[in-house]
Amino acid sequence: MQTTRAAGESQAGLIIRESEPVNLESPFDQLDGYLTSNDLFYVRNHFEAPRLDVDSFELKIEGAIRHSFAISMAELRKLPAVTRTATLECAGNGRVFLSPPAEGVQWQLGAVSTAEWTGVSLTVLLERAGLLQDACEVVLEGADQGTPKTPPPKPSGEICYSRSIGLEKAKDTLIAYGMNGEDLTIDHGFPVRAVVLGHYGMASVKWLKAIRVVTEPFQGYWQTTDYAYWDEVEGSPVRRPLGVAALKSAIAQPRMRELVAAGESYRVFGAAWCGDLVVNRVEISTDDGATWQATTFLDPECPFCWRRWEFLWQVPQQRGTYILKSRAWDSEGNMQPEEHDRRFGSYVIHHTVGIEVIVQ
Ligand SMILES: Nc1nc2c(c(=O)[nH]1)N[C@H]1C(S)=C(S)[C@@H](COP(=O)(O)O)O[C@H]1N2
Ligand SMILES: [Mo]
Repeated sequence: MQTTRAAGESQAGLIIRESEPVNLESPFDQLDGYLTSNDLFYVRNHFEAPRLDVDSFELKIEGAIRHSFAISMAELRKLPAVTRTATLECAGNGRVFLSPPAEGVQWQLGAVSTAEWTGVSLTVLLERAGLLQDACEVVLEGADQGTPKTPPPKPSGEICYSRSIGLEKAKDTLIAYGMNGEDLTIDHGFPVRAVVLGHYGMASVKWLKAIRVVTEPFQGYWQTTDYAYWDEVEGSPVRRPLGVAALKSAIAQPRMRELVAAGESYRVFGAAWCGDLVVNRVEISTDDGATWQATTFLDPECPFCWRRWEFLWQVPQQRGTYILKSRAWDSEGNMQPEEHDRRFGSYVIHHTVGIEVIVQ
């Protein structure tokens, strides 16, 4: 399959948002192919990436199951493999567009990428383990650890990165060792990671060392303190983990404050995605949201994947500043919102963002 750029020929690399630990943004303005090449796929690490020895590595499957076992990478690769294309987006993508400014990695548009993931369905491993009657969630535990950078409260000492998913999500979860036909790179979770289709990136635990079936909802740091939000039940606030990725579209070209020639036709180009439904319409406005026109999709509908779209803009003769916006619609008729939902704090940033261009 065509990727944005073949490894080795990349001109512009990833954008450094943080160097310790490395947090790298994909150059979204260079979006081109459907798949993001491995060298341009965004990287979101909370701690230094662990270097694991693939020959001695074992993934443990334990907890509320009939048979606990540990599986080597060689054994994992012998199980039936599946390949699924999926878009991953960091829940903090677009944080730089929040007003007032929010703490955290200042992602612009590019903490989102798409790859073809190869691995074993989590269902296969859980069937082999045999779930006990009272099993309720699956905790995915990473081999990286450290002290979270976020403000207190936080547990004392080092913690590892872990998240849980509901049992029903197992069928949409890959225990993946391959990315675009290659082994995972260290930054993307070598030798094995989870890929939870349709959820924000934080669910897709990298350097996966244990899969633990638990009998009550997991209350780990990364889904209560961080990557969580306040919902409301009958007037009372309740803390809930972030999960399904929200409906979003973004403009890759033109870039913010790009100079565009008056009177020419310009190809506006971008992508749209959403967690558990499909995007079936993207519209564009070239007058700051006053009027909207349909764009054309370049990719078919595919659950859990973005769709690139384009629009040929007849650039006005009138020189000046123009604000371009895109908005997506999903298969249930929901529209991408115009404002950020403050309940989600510095996460779930999927409102329409105006791209200012200068026509001259
Ligand atoms: N073990 C571990 N898994 C992790 C993380 C991490 O820091 N440690 N970061 C998560 C977050 S917040 C995101 S957005 C994705 C990013 O995956 P990528 O770096 O392959 O793009 O990994 C997730 N899995
Ligand atoms: Mo993330």
